[in-house]
Amino acid sequence: MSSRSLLTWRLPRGELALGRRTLIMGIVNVTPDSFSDGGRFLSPQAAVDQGLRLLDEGADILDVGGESTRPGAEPVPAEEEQARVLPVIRGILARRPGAVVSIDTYKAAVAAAALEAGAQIVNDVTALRGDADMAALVAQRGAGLVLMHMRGEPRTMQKDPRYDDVVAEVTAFLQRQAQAAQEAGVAREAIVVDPGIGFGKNLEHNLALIRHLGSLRALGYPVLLGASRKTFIGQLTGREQPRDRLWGTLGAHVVGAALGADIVRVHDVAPLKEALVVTDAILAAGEES
Ligand code: HH2
Repeated sequence: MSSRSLLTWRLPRGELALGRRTLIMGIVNVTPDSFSDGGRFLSPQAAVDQGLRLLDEGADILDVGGESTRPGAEPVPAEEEQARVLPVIRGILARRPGAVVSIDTYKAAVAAAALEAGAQIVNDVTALRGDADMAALVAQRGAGLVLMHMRGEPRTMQKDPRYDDVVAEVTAFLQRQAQAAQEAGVAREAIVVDPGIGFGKNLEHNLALIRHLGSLRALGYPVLLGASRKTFIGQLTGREQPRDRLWGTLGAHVVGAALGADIVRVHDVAPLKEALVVTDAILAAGEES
């Protein structure tokens, strides 16, 4: 947070203050095949309960997803994806009308239905390249927009990814897509950028992107970091099972927050909340002295 200036994220029903403390986006996967929790929350009730639990643990945002983007994953038809996520979004908002819900999709039809059901943010892992109608939809609804960098597509993205300068290339891509979003009518204050940890990147690429989050933040958009339980953490710690990667996940997000992440996207909210309370307090003390 030392390099974080104060920003606000403009959403349809209010604003989120960024830069004072690190916000937590809790992951609610309604999928049979997500890499770390696939199938666990496939019934709408289980997913709603998981969302409510994450809110109780301190999540500021819930990110609901109905299609896995893990390496090798196959796309899901829009109707199937909607059938998975809509009851969950409605169920969460029926119990917690004030909750901020994000829809993790690159399909405009799914995003439109989710926004109609009360979601306020579209988390697009293709950064508007997946569906030509997405930018106009987000603009028209005044939704928040997460633009994430991905090299290739989930089916093939981990096959020998190469960059000349990963930090410069990812930063330039996100700048271009943020510009394109604004040209389509999305407000600058609605946009958040994300380097896309694990999406067409090897260990060295992922480490460089987190180490240099500050240069992404220097574009002037809030930065979201999603490293939770990902493969590179297993490579470093030897933890083969994604659910065993919590401690490595804590390390990645604590240092990410210190280097410029405004929002972290995680499966395990309670431990992250405590780690970030301490991280944010230390960074704030640094700013006062
Ligand atoms: N990572 C995943 C999915 N969506 N969105 C953003 N903005 N940033 C990320 O890093 C990101 C994301 C992958 O994690 P998960 O949702 O747990 O798995 P799966 O895609 O297999 O459902």
